[in-house]
Amino acid sequence: MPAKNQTIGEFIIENQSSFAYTSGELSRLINSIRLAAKVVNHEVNKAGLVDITGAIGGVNVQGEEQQKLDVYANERFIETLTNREIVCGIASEENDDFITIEGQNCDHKNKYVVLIDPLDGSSNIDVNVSVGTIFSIYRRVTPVGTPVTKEDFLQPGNKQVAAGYIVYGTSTMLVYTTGDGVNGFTLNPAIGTYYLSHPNMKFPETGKIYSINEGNYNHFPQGVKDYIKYCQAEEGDRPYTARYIGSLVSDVHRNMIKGGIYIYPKSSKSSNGKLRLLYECNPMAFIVEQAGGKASDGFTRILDIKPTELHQRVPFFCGSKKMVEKAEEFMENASKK
Ligand code: P6P
Repeated sequence: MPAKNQTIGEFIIENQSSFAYTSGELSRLINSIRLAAKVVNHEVNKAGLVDITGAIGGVNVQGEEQQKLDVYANERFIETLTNREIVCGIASEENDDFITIEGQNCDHKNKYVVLIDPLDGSSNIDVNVSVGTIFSIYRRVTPVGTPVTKEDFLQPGNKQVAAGYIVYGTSTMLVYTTGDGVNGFTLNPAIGTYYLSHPNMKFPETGKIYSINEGNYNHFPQGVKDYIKYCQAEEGDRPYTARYIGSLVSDVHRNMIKGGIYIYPKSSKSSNGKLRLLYECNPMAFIVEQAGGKASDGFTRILDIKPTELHQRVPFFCGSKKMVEKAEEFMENASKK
């Protein structure tokens, strides 16, 4: 068990050998992400004081109004990853297409690609509610030395080598996995250092919190409606408690600590739901599974879905294993009617 209050640097060095890739590149990649997160954290925390909140009048590929901090965060992560020549390609929620990183020698010699949601939940910024960054890392599948292709990004989530999130909340935390469990680091902003505050995080097998936007109830599939009524029934350990922040990273992070389920289902308004597979659902699913939880689209394991598009959306059921299994049971029963 790692020593509590290790810095993230000490943790990475100590666990270097347990990384699947001991070349040190993955460690440097994680290090560059945590550096960019410190810069973004600084801006997020003073958003109310300087003119960096609000919309910029543009929309992203999702058709969502871009917030100034969305664009700022996107630029910081892309710049940090590009300058260190650690990755050969980047895909971001804020960019229509993926970005090829050639390197100073235009040699495409790096072997990792990163997919990122630079600032998830950004509509919460102006109301001072926590937001997050989500990242996913793969080894490229096309030959090193050639430009990356879309194939390098459209890999199933079970091929991820690392995934993590930063939650900019009452404290700023970096939580990530390299496939060997999940560890959480809290930033001490006074000295700009992350300390191991949540070693070996485990998702409670069950819980009493359900997180879903019930305003869309009338548009949900019958199985979701049935599960919500199950959560609300006066029976056994129920009714459960409804908690919905409207920020995926914050809702899943809370549920990973307290136990719970987060659901963003498809609906008659959005046929595949709202969340994106590549840079939201896959990384969160990898982390949740590594902590002992479960993540599916209501029927199929998220990490086994073969992506077809960079920005494709999937329904998302994620959290305590027994709670996700119960929700899947309602989805299965409703699908037979
Ligand atoms: P709704 C933020 O825009 C986000 O992608 C997730 O972080 C969040 O859980 C969800 O959308 C909120 O969506 O439709 O409930 O406002």
